[in-house]
Amino acid sequence: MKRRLTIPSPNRRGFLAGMAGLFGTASLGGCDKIANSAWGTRTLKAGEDANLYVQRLLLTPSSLAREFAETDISKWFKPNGTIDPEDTPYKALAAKNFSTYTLRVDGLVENSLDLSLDELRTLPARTQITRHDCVEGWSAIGKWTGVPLAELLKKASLKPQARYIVFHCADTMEYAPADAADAQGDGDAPAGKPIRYYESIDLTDAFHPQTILAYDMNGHPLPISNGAPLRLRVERQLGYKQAKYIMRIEVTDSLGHVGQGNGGYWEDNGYEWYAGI
Ligand SMILES: Nc1nc2c(c(=O)[nH]1)N[C@H]1C(S)=C(S)[C@@H](COP(=O)(O)O)O[C@H]1N2
Ligand SMILES: [Mo]
Repeated sequence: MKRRLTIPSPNRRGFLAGMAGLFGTASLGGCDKIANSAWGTRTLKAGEDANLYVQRLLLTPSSLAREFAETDISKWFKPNGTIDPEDTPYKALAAKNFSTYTLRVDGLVENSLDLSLDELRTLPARTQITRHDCVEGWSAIGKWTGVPLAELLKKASLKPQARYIVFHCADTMEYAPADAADAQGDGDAPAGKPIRYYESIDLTDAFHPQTILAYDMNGHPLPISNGAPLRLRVERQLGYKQAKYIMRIEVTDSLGHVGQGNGGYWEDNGYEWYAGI
């Protein structure tokens, strides 16, 4: 299995540990949110996670993805991948205009959350105009409004072992092979379990200021084709990381139990887990 996180060199780590110490108690704009969260308080005391955090925030020149002007917004934002989930539970939610939808946040958290769309809309919001780059070779610029993932994670309060955020989606991509019940191959075994879209990111991207759970696109509720009622925007990565139709957010300490262990549906089909652009 490929591991794709960049590990800083020993010298760099020493330097970064120093930087983390310097900023551990300082007020640093966007850092405040993280520094005040349970996760931040813990990791700014611990060397390694603070390294990763400081590295991305201070030493990566393109720390923020570029944001565009209203006039740059694409007339047509191509819907891609699943554009109309056929799953019965999803269809029931869509039929009621997602008024009965709840987002579940659980796993390695102190407080599991169940939030309706209205509740999500009352939380602090961020709007950003960014470019989406699909690995297939097309791009589109859209305006996204949603709740920063950091806000939800702060509410849920991460346990110390938390390392990854996993997104479980509503749409079935394929069905797992029917199990041994059809050993004779006569085709009468029940269909295998649905494999629904899933994705994951690390805590650094999870707490990045441009990482949001978007419910609006271009000033209107997200259309079904683009991921209603809630989709991820993690702006420094490729299109397939931007999970649509999110039903559950699971906080984990590893990706081993997620799908085949590579952290996402497309990752389990050969794509990179860290799809940086
Ligand atoms: N749940 C889910 N999320 C998904 C996909 C999908 O098929 N299902 N496709 C991915 C891919 S490859 C891309 S390019 C974008 C497309 O987002 P869009 O439909 O808003 O263009 O969603 C990503 N997120
Ligand atoms: Mo894509």
